[in-house]
Amino acid sequence: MPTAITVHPEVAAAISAGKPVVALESTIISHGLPRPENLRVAQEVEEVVRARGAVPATIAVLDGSVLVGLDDDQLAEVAARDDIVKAGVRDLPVVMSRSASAATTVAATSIIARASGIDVFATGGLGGVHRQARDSWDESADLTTLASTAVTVVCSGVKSILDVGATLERMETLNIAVVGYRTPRFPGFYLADSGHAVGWQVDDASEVADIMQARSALGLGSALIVANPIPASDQLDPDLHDTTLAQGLAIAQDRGITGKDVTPFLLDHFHRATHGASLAANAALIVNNADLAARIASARALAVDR
Ligand code: PSU
Ligand code: MN
Repeated sequence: MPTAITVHPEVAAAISAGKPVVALESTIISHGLPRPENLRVAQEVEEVVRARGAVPATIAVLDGSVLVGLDDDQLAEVAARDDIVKAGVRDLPVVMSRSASAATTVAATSIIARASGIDVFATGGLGGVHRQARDSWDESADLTTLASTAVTVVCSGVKSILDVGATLERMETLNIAVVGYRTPRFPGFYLADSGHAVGWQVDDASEVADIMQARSALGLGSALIVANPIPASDQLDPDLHDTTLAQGLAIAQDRGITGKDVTPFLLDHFHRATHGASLAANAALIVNNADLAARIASARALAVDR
């Protein structure tokens, strides 16, 4: 294991004993959710993983150290410090060399998890292809990183503010496998259905563990996305969702908001325009994904034992 990475003793012990471990992303804590709900959600996610018998390993960089598994104080720092930047893979060496602090994207978290021997990871939504990407070339490095990282990511699809169809096409090109968990539909983050289909459906955590086993037997180095829809009772009202999105996109265009400012603007617009309903949905789906990831990690640990 590279010495550049500091693995929390509890996480290290679980990894070497072959016990289930779930990696968790930190950008949703620092940049994806407002304070103070962000810390509450981060804690609840870790509790859910523990309740399923797995060890949570939230990944972040604090004062130059890449940490796999945070203690309570470190988790609170990620949630509250003003100097936490959002780090993709390319940013990690710069952040480390400057002893800076960062939350890690899906891509950066995946790379660090794999380097530490963790192959199951839970998050809210992946980055993907932005609307107007044909002109802006804005496509998340999550996609290209997942093309070459053998990790299993449980998520609720990608945000509807992205171009979902184009994102699915790029996943096909990049050999990123996508299975729907108990659904033939690709989830739409705040909504259970994005309007797009997925090629495969699984109904059980052990089926995912079997796919991971087969991937490993083939020596494939690409990611498996387990697309887990938000529970129906937690989803945003679809009409409210569509109106809010159309309104947000129009305001963004009016004000000339572009590039990496679009996502934070639209998320904030959703939170305000839905009076917090989108925030509740966001929290619910992350917790639900952590729960499934813990069950997958447990099934995988059993399969490796055999
Ligand atoms: N989706 C969310 N909330 C987030 C993100 C995605 O609902 O906070 C974050 C994730 O960390 C993801 C990153 O990896 O945004 C993608 O950013 P970019 O498009 O800049 O690659
Ligand atoms: Mn981008």
